[in-house]
Amino acid sequence: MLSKFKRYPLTFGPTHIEKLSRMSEYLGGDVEIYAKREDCNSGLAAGGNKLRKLEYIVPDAIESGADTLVSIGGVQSNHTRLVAAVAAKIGMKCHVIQESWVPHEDAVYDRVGNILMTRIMGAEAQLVDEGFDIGIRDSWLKALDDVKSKGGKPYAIPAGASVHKYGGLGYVGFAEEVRAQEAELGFKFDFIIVCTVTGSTHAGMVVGFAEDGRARNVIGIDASFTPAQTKAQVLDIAQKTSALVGGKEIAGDDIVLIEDYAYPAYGVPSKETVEAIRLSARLEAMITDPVYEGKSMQGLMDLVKKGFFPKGSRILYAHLGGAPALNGYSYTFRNG
Ligand code: 5PA
Repeated sequence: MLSKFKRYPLTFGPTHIEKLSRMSEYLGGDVEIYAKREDCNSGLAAGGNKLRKLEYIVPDAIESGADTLVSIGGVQSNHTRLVAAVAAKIGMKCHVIQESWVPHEDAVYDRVGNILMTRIMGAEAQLVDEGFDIGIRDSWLKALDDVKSKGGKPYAIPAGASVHKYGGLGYVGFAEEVRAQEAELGFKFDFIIVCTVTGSTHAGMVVGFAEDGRARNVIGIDASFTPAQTKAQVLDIAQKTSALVGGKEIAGDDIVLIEDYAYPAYGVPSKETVEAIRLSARLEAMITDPVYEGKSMQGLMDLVKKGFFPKGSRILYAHLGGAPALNGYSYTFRNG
């Protein structure tokens, strides 16, 4: 589905699929849980889902003649870390807006983890005191103007690379990669679990899995806590991406987004999220974070316990990265 699009390789290649036997057993043994390790997909600044998306955006950035990548996220954004990484790798400058999307408590929240790496890689990380919103932000538009006024040529990458015209392509590729891996494994996954915030990861998967009738088997776990806006954005990206790749028609019902695990706020873990992070670490040494994967892990575990998945189901948990943000939550885990 993607052969006509240019791709700039930023990842190692197909990501590993790992069976989570101890977790499957712990949760009752009625389903088999696997993880596709998008968190280990690259040597660039600890990797993660954004690199799969950026592979299809970088050729356009280079062709545009830009000299500065401009993007946006929260203070502990994984996305801005990876935009900074890509800028370093392709020899561009980088200006990222880091808004106060999370009401944080850790004293060093704006010094460690993602933002620390972003700064080390030479990006200008500009802290802006605005709350969470996945939409187009004035601060980001202003940053684009600032680069221009200083004589630079900016290239605009929206939050999570999501509403970019090519933002959904990377995760169409994920679905194709899973299909190839399934052929080798000799079975198909019944469900795919994905953490959803700005939407293009989920949207790309929906388009990719719609090819073999599995759009609705992609179960999005909302971590935005603004699920109506997130769901509308997933649908919009999925429809546009499908039109772009010549895929199947995507309807509103094809977007499955479970809203129950994002509480109490974006970026703030509930005690159930913290427990899911501990369990994943103690059963499988698989590290998840309090903003994204901890919430989708909590969702996965709760849905298994509730019997949401029929007995015998094979479930693929997409681990999208994000562990560096844990450094901003050290107080929460001070006793393990
Ligand atoms: C992010 C996003 P989408 O934004 O494509 O829905 O992906 C959700 C997601 N897991 C899931 C991890 C580790 C993520 O980093 N992160 C954003 C960021 O600024 O880092 C875009 C919000």
